[in-house]
Amino acid sequence: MADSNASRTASTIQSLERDAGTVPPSETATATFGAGCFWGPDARFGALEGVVRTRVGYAGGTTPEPSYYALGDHTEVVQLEYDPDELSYEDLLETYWSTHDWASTAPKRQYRSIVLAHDDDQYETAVRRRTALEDRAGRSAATDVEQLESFTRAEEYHQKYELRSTPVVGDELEALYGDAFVDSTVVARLNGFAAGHGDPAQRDELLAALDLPPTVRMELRRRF
Ligand code: MHO
Repeated sequence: MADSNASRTASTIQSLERDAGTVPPSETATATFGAGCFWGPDARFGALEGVVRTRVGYAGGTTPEPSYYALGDHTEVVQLEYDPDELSYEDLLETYWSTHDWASTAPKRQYRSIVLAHDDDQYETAVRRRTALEDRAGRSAATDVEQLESFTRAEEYHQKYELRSTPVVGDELEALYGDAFVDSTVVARLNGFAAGHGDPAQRDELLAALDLPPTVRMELRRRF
């Protein structure tokens, strides 16, 4: 991409995010979760107010340079950057456990239920909340809690999968956002909405704030 295109894209994106009220906070915290196929949690967390960025990838194993077709001992995970003034790690854990069947052991390591802690505090919080969940539900959790050792970002076609696979919208937004597509807060929200997450007021507010190409707006309106 030529420099002028890149900077035009960057300023378009900045004004889109500003209009949408999704300017990232100066400090974010990071969390990493495995909950089955990563397309689902990417969308679920992307719709959550307070989540700033999402990306999917591979973690929880030791195989170097994992990829989708050579995963080795890794697991599919979603990694989130969030605003710690808006959301606590406990809040994220609640959402995390509500997104998947945490009581059953996944048939493959690729899909295991796992909290990958970024520090001791997250580790201890996750272990404590897992016990609380088990007590509340009266069932034991298959969720592993481990320290995050590495995270390898997944291939581009897996990022924001729900939105990418939405006809018209995926292609248009990818072209509009360019390299900023995956890291955009707006794109994270729209990816979540495309999968049916978020409430109507939240969707209307975001769409009203965005100056999107008419074809994209029409297709999104048709869906939510
Ligand atoms: N059931 C999905 C899983 C993909 S996910 C990225 C499929 O194979 O189509 O593991």
